[in-house]
Amino acid sequence: MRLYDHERSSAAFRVRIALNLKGCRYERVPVAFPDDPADPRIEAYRAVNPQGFVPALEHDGLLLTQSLAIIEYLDACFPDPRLVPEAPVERARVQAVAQIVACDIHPLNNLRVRRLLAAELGQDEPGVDRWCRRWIEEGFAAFEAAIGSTTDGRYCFAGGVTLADVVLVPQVRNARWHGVDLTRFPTLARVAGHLESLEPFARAA
Ligand SMILES: N[C@@H](CCC(=O)N[C@@H](CS)C(=O)NCC(=O)O)C(=O)O
Repeated sequence: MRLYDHERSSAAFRVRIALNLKGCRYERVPVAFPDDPADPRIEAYRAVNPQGFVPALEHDGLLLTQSLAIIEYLDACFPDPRLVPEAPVERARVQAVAQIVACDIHPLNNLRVRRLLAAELGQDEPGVDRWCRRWIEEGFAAFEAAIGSTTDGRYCFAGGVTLADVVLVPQVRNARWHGVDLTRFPTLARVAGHLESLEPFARAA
């Protein structure tokens, strides 16, 4: 497997965690995100993924994109451990929590959004950080409430790792970069602290 990757990408970090949990071996292909839109590396990578995002995963001659779709694919091909439960209700609950991060926080703070805020909307670095913190804090408040009755303090859903944990840890790393006060989210911070101590998460970081 080949993972088109960037060391600071939260979405690629999710896939690295999933690959490590499942014991998959993979080669990392670093992708550059140059500031200059005319840089030929941008067009070259669009030949791989026309959307220009990382991660993208090559497996068995297939090219897969979108981190959650890649993780569901890995879950189907390598079901041990299963990250998205099979039972309909548990599945919907895990996906709902994961999507707080993947759909409601992460897209608002993506590189292209931060670049637009800085280059076209006149925001300085503290202004961009403030924007990012705002959406992380709002999303984390929802995440904290959502796992309140499901967590055992080690995982978002008691008993084992799920997709919710896989998306949480990269977003917590990102929150630290933007100066979010994690003490406001004690349950989420405790779970993230435990997950970060686990080898598949630490190696992916
Ligand atoms: N929904 C996509 C998001 C992927 C994404 O936003 N990747 C970021 C890095 S975390 C990226 O490639 N950003 C480049 C850009 O914003 O131009 C996924 O989950 O894979």
